[in-house]
Formats: sequence, structure tokens, C-alpha cells
Amino acid sequence: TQLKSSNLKLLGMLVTLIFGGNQGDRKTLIGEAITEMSSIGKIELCSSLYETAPWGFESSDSFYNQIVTYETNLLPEEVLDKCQATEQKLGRVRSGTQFCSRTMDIDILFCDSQIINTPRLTVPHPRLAQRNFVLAPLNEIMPAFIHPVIHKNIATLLAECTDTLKAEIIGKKYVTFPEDSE
Ligand code: PH2
Ligand code: MG
Ligand code: MG
Repeated sequence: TQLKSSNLKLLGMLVTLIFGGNQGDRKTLIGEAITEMSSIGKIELCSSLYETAPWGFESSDSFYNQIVTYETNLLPEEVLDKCQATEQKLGRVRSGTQFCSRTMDIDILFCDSQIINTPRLTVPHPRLAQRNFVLAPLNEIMPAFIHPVIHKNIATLLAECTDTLKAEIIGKKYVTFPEDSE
């Protein structure tokens, strides 16, 4: 039998990103960030939009958070470059404080099931299992995904998480998917 090359497709890396911000027009900024990041590849999974309480610091300004998985042919550090460029473009000012208010933060949660520890990048995100604002939207789109370091799936991590901060759905997936060209 003949192998038809048109039936073969190289699958890129699946990178899962969390978008978040608690300053400015939060909903618009998240939509713009998700669209801007589409230059790395095609959107595969997308959570609802969540309103979440600030984790790790005091603020009266709640966050909006949303999680999107893209298929990309870039390397993890190249994705990080694009995340940081997009944060800048959307008005992020780096204050040097770890947990603070911001217009846009884009963090890498997972790169397939890779474990990465470089000076610039730790994947999976080191604090994701302590945070409802990450686990609630993750559980919506990939409950069975097994955390490659903790070796438990997302549904289990959410059930076992002791974070009591609020994370509630406020909007359905409003991202417009680019026309499928295939
Ligand atoms: N990001 C943080 C610290 N705290 N809290 C919420 N609810 N959402 C976030 O995205 C967030 C946070 C550091 O990046
Ligand atoms: Mg962050
Ligand atoms: Mg960040």
C-alpha cells in the first residue's frame, strides 16, 4: 500500500497558557491577548472566561482568567518570548513585585507532558496545583490530563486543592476561531 503524504500531518507541541489581568478593560484585554497569541499556532482548547479573587496579595480588583491550548511548532522559550511581547503590547508594566495588579499576565502551564527547568522557564507552572483560578478552568477543558510531576490528573488536583478563593464562570468561550483552512 502507498503512504499518501497528504494524509500525514506533523503534530506540533500542545502548549497550555493562562491569561489573566485585574486592571483596565479585563474582558477586552483577554480577548486581544488570546488573538495575539494565535500567531504561535492553532487554538485547540479554550475554557470559559472566569472572574477570580486575587491569589497571593490583597486587592479590591478581581481578576479575569481564561485558559487556552494552542498547537505550535515553536520551542517553549520561543512561546515565552511571545507571551512577554504580548504582555508588553497590552500595557503590562513590570514592577519587580511577584504578586501585584496588572493588565495582562500570560503564563505557560504545560508544554505537552514536558518537564522544563531553565533559568527563564519552569514547566509545569510551579504553583498551579495550589490555585483554584488555574485548576477550575483547566478542569473544564482537560480534567483527565495527568500532571507530569505530581502524577495526578487535573480533576483530582482540583478536588484536593485547599484554596478557598472564588473562581466563577462569567462568560462563555467568546473567542472567534480563525476560519479552518484545511
Ligand atoms: N496571578 C498572579 C497572582 N495572583 N490571582 C488571580 N486570581 N489570577 C491571576 O492570574 C493571578 C493571581 C501572578 O501571576
Ligand atoms: Mg502569573
Ligand atoms: Mg507571568
